[in-house]
Order: sequence, then structure tokens, then C-alpha cells
Amino acid sequence: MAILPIITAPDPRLKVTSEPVDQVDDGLRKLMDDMLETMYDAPGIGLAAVQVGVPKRVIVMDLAKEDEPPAPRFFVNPEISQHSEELATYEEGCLSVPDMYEEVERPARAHVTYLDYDGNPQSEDIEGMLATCLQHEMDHLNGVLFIDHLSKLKRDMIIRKLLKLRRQKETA
Ligand code: GNR
Ligand code: NI
Repeated sequence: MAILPIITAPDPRLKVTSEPVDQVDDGLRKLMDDMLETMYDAPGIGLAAVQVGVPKRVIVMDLAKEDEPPAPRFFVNPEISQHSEELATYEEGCLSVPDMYEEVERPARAHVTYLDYDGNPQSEDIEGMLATCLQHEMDHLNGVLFIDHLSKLKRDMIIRKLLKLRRQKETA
């Protein structure tokens, strides 16, 4: 397994639309294993392949709490077929927008289909943190970041802060 570098905003590689996977094979499982290790190392609760520079429709996630055993999950070619009108608000962060947190509103519940780690089709009703996190990750597959759900003023402020923090790190 390997820890891969995570791309941060405003990098144009985060804006591309990821391509569907045509086969869940050992090569793809190696990518998912590396993504999981990268996510645990960061640490984060979800990661989309595009965040490590691979524009494929692949997501890894683990929503287990610190006192619970690990519960890795893998979503290949996820699709939301239905979502609730009711919205839920969570304070979101993103490994590609480090150290910035803002509230985002999204559908509270959804029905999702995807391929799992073994390439088997799955179908599931989701809600709560799983619904929020999966929608955040699926946005990445379409080149969208959580800050794109904020006002242009807030988004520009966050990007300016990110660039300033990065400059400070580079000259430190
Ligand atoms: O680690 C993460 N935490 C998080 C918190 C609230 C909503 C979404 C997330 S996903 C994020 C990791 C990440 O950037 N995934 O793309
Ligand atoms: Ni993210």
C-alpha cells in the first residue's frame, strides 16, 4: 500500500469530471487500497480518486468513530437515483480545502447504486453522515468542491486564505 499526495484547491485537476470505471479488477482494488491508506493517514472520513490525481469514479470512506473498529467502504460508479426534498445541514471540511469548515445543505436522504470492492452491484438507502459524505464525494467526481455550494464571497475568501497559508508554509 502507498500514501498518495492529495491535491488541494485551487488546482484545475480538481475541476475535471471523472470517468466511469469499466471493470473492477486488481489494478482498481490496488488504487482503492492506496486511497484508503491515504485517507486514514490524512486523516479523513472519505476520499475521491480525483483528489489523488486519478479522474475515475471511485470513492473510499470510513465513518467509524474512534472507539469503533474500522469500517472501510468502497463506491465505484455511484449514482443517486432519488433523493429527499428534505435537506440536512452539516459543517463540512475537505482534504483538498485544508483547515476550512463551513455549513452545507444537501438532501437528507437518497437512494444510491454502486459497485462494491468486488465489483458486485449494490443498492442502498442512505441518510445522516453517510448521505452527506457520499454526496460530498460524488461532487468531487463531477469537479465540484463543497465551497462551490457557498456564496462567491465566502468561496473567494476561503481560496485567498488557502493561498496565503500555502505561501506562509513555502517561505517558512
Ligand atoms: O474528512 C472529511 N470530512 C468531512 C466532513 C464533513 C463532510 C464531508 C467530509 S469529507 C472529508 C474528506 C474529503 O475531503 N473527502 O472528499
Ligand atoms: Ni472533499
